[in-house]
Parts: sequence; C-alpha cells; structure tokens
Amino acid sequence: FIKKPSTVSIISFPFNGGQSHPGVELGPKELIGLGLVDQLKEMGYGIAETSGVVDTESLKPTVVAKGLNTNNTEWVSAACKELSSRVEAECRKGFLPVTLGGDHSLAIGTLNGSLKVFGDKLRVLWVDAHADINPLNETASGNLHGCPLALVCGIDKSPFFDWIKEHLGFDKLVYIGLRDVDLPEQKVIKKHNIKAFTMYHIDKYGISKVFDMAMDYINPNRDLPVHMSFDVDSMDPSVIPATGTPVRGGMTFREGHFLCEAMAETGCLVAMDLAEVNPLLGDKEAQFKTIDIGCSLVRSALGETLL
Ligand code: HAR
Ligand code: MN
Ligand code: MN
Ligand code: MN
Repeated sequence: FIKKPSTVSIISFPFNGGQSHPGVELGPKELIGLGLVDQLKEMGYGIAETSGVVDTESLKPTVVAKGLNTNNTEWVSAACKELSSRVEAECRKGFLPVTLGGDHSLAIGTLNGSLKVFGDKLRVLWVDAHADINPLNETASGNLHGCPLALVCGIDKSPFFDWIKEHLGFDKLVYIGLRDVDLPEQKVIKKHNIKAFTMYHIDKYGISKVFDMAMDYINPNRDLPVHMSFDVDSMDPSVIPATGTPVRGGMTFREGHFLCEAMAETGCLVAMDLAEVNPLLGDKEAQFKTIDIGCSLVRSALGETLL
C-alpha cells in the first residue's frame, strides 16, 4: 500500500437511517460548507473529482420486512453497499477516501470497501465512546449505528447484509475512547478478546502512550494499512456538543487531535470516516464548534500539524 497518499477522495454520505435523530444527514454538507475541501487543497492534497455524494434517499426501499429487531435495515444495507463500492474504488486508485457522515452505520460500508482492497492486511482503529458491536438480535435500541462492527467482524451474518463476504478478524481491530458499552457488547469484547483502550486507559497512561500501545497491538512495525473510523462522540461533549448520543467524560480537544496527528505520523492511514456530526443539535455555537472541530480533526489526521 502507498504510505501518505497525496490524493484524498471526499465521500459525502448524508445518511441518518442508523439512528433516530434527524440532522446527522446534514453533516457532510456543513463540513464541506465550512471549507474542509479547500483546507485540504491548501495543505497540498489533490482532491479526487470522482468521489462525491452518495444519493442515500434514492436507495430507500419501498417495501420493508416486518418484525425485525433493527430499524431501517434494508435502507442501511442498500446505502452501505453503495458506499462500500465507492470506498473500494477510491482505495484501488491509491487515493485516501475520507467519508463524511452521516451516522456511524456508514462503517458497514466503508470497512467493507477497504477490506476488499487491503484484505488480511487491513487494520482498524475505532475511535468512539461506544463499541458499536451489538449483535443485531440483541441491540436494545434497534439502531444500526450501534451494530456496524458486529456485521464487519462477522458475528452477525444477516440475510439483509448478504453482500458482506469478507470479515475483519477480531485481532485486527482496536478501540480507543470507550466509555458507554452495552452488556451484549461487553460479552462480545470479552469472548473475542478485542483490544480496547477506554477513557480509563487514557486517564491512566495518557493519550500518547495509549496510541502507541494501540498501534503496537494492530500494527507493530507500522507497515500495515489502517482505516480509522472516528465517531465524534469519542470527544467530550464540551468540545463536540452537536452529536446524537453524547457521553460525558470524553477526549479533550488536544487528546482527539493528538490521536489524529499520531495516526498521520505513522503514514499508515488509508481511509478515514468522520461520523455522527449532527448540525441540528444544540444552539448555534454548539453547532459551529462541532463542525469546525470536525474539520480540524480530519486535517490533523491528514498531517496538518506535523511540520
Ligand atoms: N450502544 C447504543 C446502541 O446500540 C448506543 C450507540 C450509539 N451511538 C453511536 N455510535 N453514536 O457510536 O444503541
Ligand atoms: Mn459513538
Ligand atoms: Mn448506553
Ligand atoms: Mn459510533
């Protein structure tokens, strides 16, 4: 794989079907509206013309199955399948897809796309307050943004997601930032021995050490491609207030940016997701802050602050 690709593909995924707060579908438009694409150009990146917007509305199914435990199942599946092929195509060109959400169910698509390209070599850094690994028949909320990793890792082989053929090994995944993990998720994490650095570990060791430990686990020689899926609710709600499921006690401004900078420094980033920016939640200041800091997290992950 190419270290530090020089072309970024911005993929907008204006999707809210994985959860129940309207507004998260406006994330990509607002992030780009605040200048994200221009900022990346200014940093010297080429921006692929081919990326663009996934038309999630047109993928809404007209008939839906009854009695499922998860909401909008067919819609999430159809939208993520399309997103997967976009991410796959951009990675194949040697470009770095940055997918702007949209709720975090989008990772069902983005991770499938990067897995197709990088196969067994792919490593995943999941940055989130939540573990997003609820089995589909055990999620209490029924919201699929709480389930993407169950599908990606193959715990769930739902007939509604039969296009998912390749699965991520549990030893190729690492979490940073967790602090709200449901009971079924705790069981899955323990059963499969998934490496998780929670806020406790960030407090105990500091973010720098935590990042190194996380990388030492999935990518000890810093020579494997890493897909970073960044849920903005990993950050403290005082930093990122406009998000659907905020949880107290998250990463500070610097901890979040440090993590992104450290990821950039490895040169191993091959794809990034920025999920759960909801520009309709909170007051104007909360909204601006969230979008502005969303942009700066992406810039940091692409090396802005590494001089
Ligand atoms: N674990 C809860 C559920 O499954 C909440 C999931 C939350 N939200 C996200 N994903 N933003 O990280 O419903
Ligand atoms: Mn989350
Ligand atoms: Mn909870
Ligand atoms: Mn998430």
